[in-house]
Amino acid sequence: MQRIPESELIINNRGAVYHLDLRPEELAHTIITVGDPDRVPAVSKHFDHIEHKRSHREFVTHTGVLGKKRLTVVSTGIGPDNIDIVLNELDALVNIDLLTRTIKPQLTQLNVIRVGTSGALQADVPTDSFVVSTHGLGIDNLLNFYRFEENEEEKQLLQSFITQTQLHQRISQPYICGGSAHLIKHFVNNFHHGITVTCPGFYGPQGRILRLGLSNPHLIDRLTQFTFGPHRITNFEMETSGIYGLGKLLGHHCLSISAIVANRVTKQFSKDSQATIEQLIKKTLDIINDW
Ligand code: R1P
Ligand code: URA
Repeated sequence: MQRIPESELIINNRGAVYHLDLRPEELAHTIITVGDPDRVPAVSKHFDHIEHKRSHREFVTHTGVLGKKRLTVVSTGIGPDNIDIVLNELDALVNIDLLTRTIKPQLTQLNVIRVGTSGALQADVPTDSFVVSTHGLGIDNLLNFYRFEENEEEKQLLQSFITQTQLHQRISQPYICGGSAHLIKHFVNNFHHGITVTCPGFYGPQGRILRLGLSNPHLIDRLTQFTFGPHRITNFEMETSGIYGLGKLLGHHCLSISAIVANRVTKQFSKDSQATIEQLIKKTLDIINDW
């Protein structure tokens, strides 16, 4: 078995993976990821009890028990670069022996569920509604650094996206990855389903104009108008495609659920985004508790 060197997988003097500052026994195998560190206690306050609390940089983690389920909630901060760190370290905690620094012979699969916020790209996906991402379509570049290949349906979707939007001319090669059908099936009633585009920023990369001109002034329209059979783009945010792509490569079940706080077609913003996020947290925990 090949030993993974100290420079490649950093383990601190607590025996914890460096960025998350977590040891294997401090992680549950069903994990909720949230962007905002303040959203971690908003999730764990629903647990029956909390076993572990860790915090390092933007990565706040609470692990505890809800009903019969052991759950971890971890904040990722904002963006795909953080997702690279979080997914790799979560996986290392279960699939790499941190003492011998070797890959374990038996794969442990995690359930990773993002509970985030997002901007809608369809007029009929209103603010304060919830979206389940059937696919993450990345214009963020993260998966281009890994050996990643779409399946046949994903390849066709991607080709159609490139042809219809022509966005690849000014940005990195887009990629696409489906979410876990195994998890999506639990989130049906009262959820919109659609493709989520993951962007490497909040302003220009999501077509917002403050003081700067955009290289793709028609970004929103192109995304809104895209269709492929029954598929359309419902929303965009900054983590889903990285979670789906890395999760698939590493062998985990991943799902991304978003509370819609902005609608970029109708130009509305939620009047009480905190209440909407709180509702999504409760709904998600109820579903996880029941499955
Ligand atoms: C931008 O405001 C952030 O909000 C969304 C985006 O993906 C990005 O991380 O998700 P979170 O509310 O989960 O952070
Ligand atoms: N998060 C995003 O990334 N974009 C939005 O418009 C709202 C939340």
